[in-house]
Amino acid sequence: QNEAQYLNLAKKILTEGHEKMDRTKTGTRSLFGAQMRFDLNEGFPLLTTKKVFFGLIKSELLWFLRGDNNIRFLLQHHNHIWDEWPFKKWVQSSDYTGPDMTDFGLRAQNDPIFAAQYNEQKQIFTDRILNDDAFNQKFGNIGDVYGKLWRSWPDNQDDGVVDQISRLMSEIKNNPNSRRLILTAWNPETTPFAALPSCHVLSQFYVADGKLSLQMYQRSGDFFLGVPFNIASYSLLLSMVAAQTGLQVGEFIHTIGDAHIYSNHIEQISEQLTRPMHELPTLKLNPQVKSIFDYHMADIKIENYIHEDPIKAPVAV
Ligand code: DHF
Ligand code: TMP
Repeated sequence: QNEAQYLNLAKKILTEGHEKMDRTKTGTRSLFGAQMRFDLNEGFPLLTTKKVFFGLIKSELLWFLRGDNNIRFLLQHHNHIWDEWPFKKWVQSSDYTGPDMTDFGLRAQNDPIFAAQYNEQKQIFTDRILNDDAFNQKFGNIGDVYGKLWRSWPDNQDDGVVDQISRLMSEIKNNPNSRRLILTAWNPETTPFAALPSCHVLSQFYVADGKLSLQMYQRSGDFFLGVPFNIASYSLLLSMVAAQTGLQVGEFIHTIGDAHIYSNHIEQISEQLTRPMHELPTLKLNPQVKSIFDYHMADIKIENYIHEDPIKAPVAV
């Protein structure tokens, strides 16, 4: 079954992973080069061994498809999964004059007094992103990653931009046997300056027997927090592109470079591994929608999602 692939790989990372320090100073167990295959005809791969918040996945994908890289749209949808990274840019800037926020992610985990200060500053930050246009323009974006690169890759040749998604939609329709159905989110020129350089770097679409498949290469995968989102997000993208090109869904193939479990997620994922799996849910897309760019939250529904309880874990910043 689909979900077993995730659980088996988690076990493998726990038992065979290298103990490896990382940028966030959290520490990980890590394996290099891993692959999972999800046949979308077996159900939609939203994990059932913990509750995964599908609303957050929808609003994030709609945000990418808008070509948006400013978190205001996410905040308007009560989605806070990206807050920490623009916040980090803000507190490191010379415009910030509040209490010292060095290593806020790590410190908030062990110091409750600091955690209260941090939550207060983050609340002030997100309020300003929502309400102060000038501030938002300066500090609300996550850089040239995902959405920006999907929809407006800088094109120096004719001083314009490349809309990779529009190009892909017409190529899949007109030239389905193409071996060049590529979506890239790694721009070596600008990526180093992003709040967080793109994690899902390269995707390739593939059409055979009337079915659309997608393989995505993720350079770095936070196996407990990020990866369940990434699996659902790309499976949703695949389903939407299939619906808009008149194809059936095939497989989502997830290839990960550095697949890691953070040291402060080991307890949580071990708990998850003891839980029973349930039948996977079903994705329902509104058939009235006629363009990949016209989906709204209400057009995307997940049905029969039976799941175990959510499991909380700190995100490494
Ligand atoms: N950094 C790290 N270290 N790991 C990530 O997975 C990650 N993901 C990013 C940005 N930076 C990252 C974007 N995606 C959560 C899920 C996905 C995501 C960021 C965060 C997360 O915290 N999920 C929680 C629920 C959060 C909520 O309810 O607001 C979860 O339990 O799934
Ligand atoms: P890195 O840039 O040092 O690799 O850190 C990025 C961390 O975020 C790493 O733990 C992987 C994780 N991540 C995901 O797993 N999925 C995502 O979609 C994003 C944006 C990040």
